[in-house]
Amino acid sequence: GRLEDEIRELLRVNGRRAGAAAAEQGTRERFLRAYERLKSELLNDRAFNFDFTPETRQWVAKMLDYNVPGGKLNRGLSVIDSYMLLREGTEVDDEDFYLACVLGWCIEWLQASALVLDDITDNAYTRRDNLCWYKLPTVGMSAINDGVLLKCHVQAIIKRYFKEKLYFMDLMELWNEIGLQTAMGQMLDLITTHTGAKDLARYRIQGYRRIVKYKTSYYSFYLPVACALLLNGVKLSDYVELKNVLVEMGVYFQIQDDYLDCFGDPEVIGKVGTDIEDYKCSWLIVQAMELADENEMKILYENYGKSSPENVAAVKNVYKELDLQDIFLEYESRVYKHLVSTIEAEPDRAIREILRIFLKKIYRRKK
Ligand code: DMA
Ligand code: MG
Ligand code: MG
Ligand code: MG
Repeated sequence: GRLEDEIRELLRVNGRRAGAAAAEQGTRERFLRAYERLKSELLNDRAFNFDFTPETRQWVAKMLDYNVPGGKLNRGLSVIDSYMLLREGTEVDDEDFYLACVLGWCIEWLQASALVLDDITDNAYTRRDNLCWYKLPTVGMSAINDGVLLKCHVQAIIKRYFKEKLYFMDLMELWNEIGLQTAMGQMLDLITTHTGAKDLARYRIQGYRRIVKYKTSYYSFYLPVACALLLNGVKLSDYVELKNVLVEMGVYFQIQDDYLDCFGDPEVIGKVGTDIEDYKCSWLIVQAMELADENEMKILYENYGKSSPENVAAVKNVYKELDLQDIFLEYESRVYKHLVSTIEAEPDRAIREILRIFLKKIYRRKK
């Protein structure tokens, strides 16, 4: 009867959910195994065996384990998810799957490089529930070199696995371009504070968008999909529109990061925010500059960019008076609707699905 049908349907849906969860779990495990292999290949590189001591190797191993695998792995796993969707309907063998893992890890490596250096320039204290790498007494400023080394590893890994591929040049070009864009974005982020220090009111949304497009969007959102496309053997020039949606998602992602820096739970986000202390051109201060009255403006000018807890509290107080938490929630539903309608208008089914999954991963994230 009807009840039986309903039960059968329920079991079917549950079974499919369990299946999807298991597949996701399997992907993560395979992805993590790929890390161990990449690490050991770097450590057993000929150069190491001939010229370096076991202590050196241990140091690099420790540096990698501390900085590369401990994040959410969203960016890395996105390469695999995207690649699988592009390949839908065709059998993906272990070799192809592994190559997607390799490029996924390259993004995590690039991210590790960026974060090690970012924490130094941002004077941060914690990252991923731990002390920042440069904060360890045995590390200190040698972390700068570790940041450079991590980025060199990316080139070494790409060359090892892809030099014989037809798309090798495209891949190198992509990574070089994105490395440049990210560094330019970080530069903009850092030098913009000079502008803000002259006059806080010069923090405007346009300037803000330029910073985050470069420092975050390209490497976090465009790069994973672009890698999957190249792995699948297509030309990136056929997908110019795609970049715009992904850049927009990246801007949304960084606005969340800025929001969480102030209003997130450090226990959940794994880091303690420093944007107010650092005089950052954060989304919150940009909003505040548009909304503050004379008195609130005065408080912001007097307290922004100072490191004592009283100054920081005064700024946060103004943010609360201005209801920036609500304004953020409004922005979030607006951008979500906009992105959904852009995604639904995308004609390519696999691309549409890739974008949907991306958006779902970040919508209303708390970490
Ligand atoms: C991060 O900006 C951008 C890069 C390229 C690391 P951020 O300083 O706001 O990041 P976080 O809040 O993680 O320090
Ligand atoms: Mg930072
Ligand atoms: Mg930064
Ligand atoms: Mg931040």
